[in-house]
Amino acid sequence: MTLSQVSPDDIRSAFSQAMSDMYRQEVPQYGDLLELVANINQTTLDSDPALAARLDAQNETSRLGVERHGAIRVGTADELSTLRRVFALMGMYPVSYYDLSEAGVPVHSTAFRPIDESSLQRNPFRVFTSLLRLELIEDAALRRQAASILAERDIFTPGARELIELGERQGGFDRDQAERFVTEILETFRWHRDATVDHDTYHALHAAHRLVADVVCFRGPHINHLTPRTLDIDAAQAAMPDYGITPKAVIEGPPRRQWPILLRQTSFKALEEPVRFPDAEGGTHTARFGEIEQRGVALTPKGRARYDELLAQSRHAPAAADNLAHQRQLGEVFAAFPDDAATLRREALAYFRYQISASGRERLASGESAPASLDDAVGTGWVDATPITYEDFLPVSAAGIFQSNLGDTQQQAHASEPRSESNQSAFELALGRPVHDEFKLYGRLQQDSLERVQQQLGIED
Ligand code: OOG
Ligand code: NI
Repeated sequence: MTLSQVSPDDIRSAFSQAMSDMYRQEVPQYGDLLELVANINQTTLDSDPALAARLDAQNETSRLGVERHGAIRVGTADELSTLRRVFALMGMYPVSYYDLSEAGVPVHSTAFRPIDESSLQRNPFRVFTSLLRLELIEDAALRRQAASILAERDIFTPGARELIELGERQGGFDRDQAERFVTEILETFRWHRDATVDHDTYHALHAAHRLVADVVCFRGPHINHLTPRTLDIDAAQAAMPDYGITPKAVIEGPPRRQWPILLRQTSFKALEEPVRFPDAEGGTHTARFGEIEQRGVALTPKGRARYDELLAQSRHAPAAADNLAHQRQLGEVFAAFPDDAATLRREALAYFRYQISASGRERLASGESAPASLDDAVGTGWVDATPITYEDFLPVSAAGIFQSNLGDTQQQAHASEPRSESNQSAFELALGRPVHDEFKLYGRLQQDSLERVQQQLGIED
């Protein structure tokens, strides 16, 4: 990178802000959500100084205000792999594979996000990106028709395509190019009221699956939600009606805990929005919605297996009457999951970041020698272990979010199949590279912090 080049972190931040501004114009309720979340976060920080200090120690306070994720759905391998190149120029890489066909949704997905510690700290913008699986449309003629409609569109402007090539060739952008890049790429995510197909085609595709119509019938993969991060999702869910927003019935994911784990999400239903067809008066399309999330600590494979087990167990319970009852049931099942930092760490259920504490630094400076083992160093307050935030998504929750936007009658017929490795290979082939393994990324963050501390303190283990 030369001196005049803009860092991918800056481009990502600018893009995330531009996207937020655009979506706020397009979907005013998104603005209400932002306001609600900002208010709740402020109240939470004011009333919980310990949490405020913890977030500060994790360097998360500053990113909180800019933190959000979006979601889009694309139709072809070329669209997906070009997006991979676009996001790489913003320092975002595909992490994890999510097979939603298991839940009856004909897509599979990844999330583009930053992976380095400093980039995550700066702005952890993520885009959950789904590829439509046309092969799951049962009617062969309709499948072919959908494929040929998709083959004719280009979701990128000519300017975007030129800049992608240029950015790759130069290994980045100067300020002027970066600004143009953000502007051109934003076009790909814009909402288009005009369907590209006639009314009958829309309905045929919609009947195959609502998502098929959403992906195939428009000029591009309009951003379908942008999700701010709240520090208290229970309070946010409860406050939504005060802001004129009706939340979905239950909060997805784990229950409320002292030490939040993974990801909890809630949303409001997709809006029915006016669209125009070339041959008809008009109609409506529902695709875009609002979502809020709360993030907790990333779990190790062992912790995640435990989470999956308990979640499956909680699903045997009779359907709860409302969110409070649902949370109570979940809470009972998840009582089996340790809820204090020391146990989560000792049992290697969650990932932690290690740092010399302020007092450790003082003691070191005054010539005191550090305990010989890391556990002792943590136990005696030389070293702080802070939870590493979960940056990814949960397939069961994602399926729940998709579903709550499909309407209850929309469990349409198409083959739902068991998870298979070959689905992931097919996805990666379309993407043009393998996805990152989230556990490896968290493991590396933890390990790097450990090595730093061990070196500073001269500890061996
Ligand atoms: C994506 C749904 C998944 C999440 O937060 O789990 C998602 C979509 O509806 O396109 O965004
Ligand atoms: Ni989402």
